Amino acid sequence: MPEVESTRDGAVQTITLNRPDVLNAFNAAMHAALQDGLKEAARDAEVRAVVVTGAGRGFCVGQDLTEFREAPGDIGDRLRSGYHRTILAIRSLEKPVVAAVNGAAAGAGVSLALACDIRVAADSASFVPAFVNIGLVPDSGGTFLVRRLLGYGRAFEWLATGRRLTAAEAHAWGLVSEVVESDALAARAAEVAGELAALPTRAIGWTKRLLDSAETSTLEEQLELEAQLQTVATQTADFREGVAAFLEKRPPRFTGS
Ligand code: T3D
Repeated sequence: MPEVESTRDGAVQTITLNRPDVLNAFNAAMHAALQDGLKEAARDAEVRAVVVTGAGRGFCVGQDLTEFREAPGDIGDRLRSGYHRTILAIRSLEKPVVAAVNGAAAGAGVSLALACDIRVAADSASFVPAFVNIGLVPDSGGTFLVRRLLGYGRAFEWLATGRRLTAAEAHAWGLVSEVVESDALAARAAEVAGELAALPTRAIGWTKRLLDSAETSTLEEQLELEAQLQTVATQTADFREGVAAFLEKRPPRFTGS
């Protein structure tokens, strides 16, 4: 059984983590397959949005703990060669990525969901920053991403206690955009991704880059990067189409170019 399944519907690529017996816990092969799927999405100009979801009743529960039965080895190396590449592949993909959180997200699975641009959750989903429960610190960008979304106080309380949030609580905290009934999740995530895929893809990718850069830039640096990317944006076909459609009082037909 492949660790990841990748399917295409129009401009939307869906990548499904596929180790359902362990709620899609990560092993090295699943990292490699997920990274390959993201690279394929980056290469293929016809892909204009990506959905990441899990097979079975879990989204992704972080590291496969059965691999810790023996001595864990050099965890730093494993993080660098697996988790970091996966998280950075999502953040550097200049296309929108929707996490369809179909069940439990735990440990680095929370980091994975939060690295995506938008989260739609099933009402059965839950979010468990499980690291502390096994004496670890949050990794895979967990501290960066949770702090960015929740601010220090809530981030500390949640990460330090490891408590399980329901989908409704995650929605109230702003961690997910919407919660839908489990049976409706796949269709709703496809709809959200389809809407994003119809937008000016390059401008969306650059918006993503700008928001990430804003985390660490000064205002002056950010103003300069905005000016540079706006210069490139005005050279796209989608900019010309957007302006023409506005002036002709008709809906735009963006192509992602
Ligand atoms: O070197 C490095 O790689 C370091 C990197 C670390 C990154 C990390 O992610 S550390 C954090 C690892 N994850 C966890 O600690 C989460 C452990 N799991 C749980 O706490 C619970 O399973 C959940 C709260 C997520 C879900 O609970 P529940 O009751 O819905 O399901 P369950 O019954 O606990 O799990 C179902 C099955 O999945 C079960 O197997 P079984 O009994 O049916 O054969 C369970 O053992 C398995 N499972 C769940 N999580 C993991 C797992 N198997 C392997 N690894 C897991 N992480």
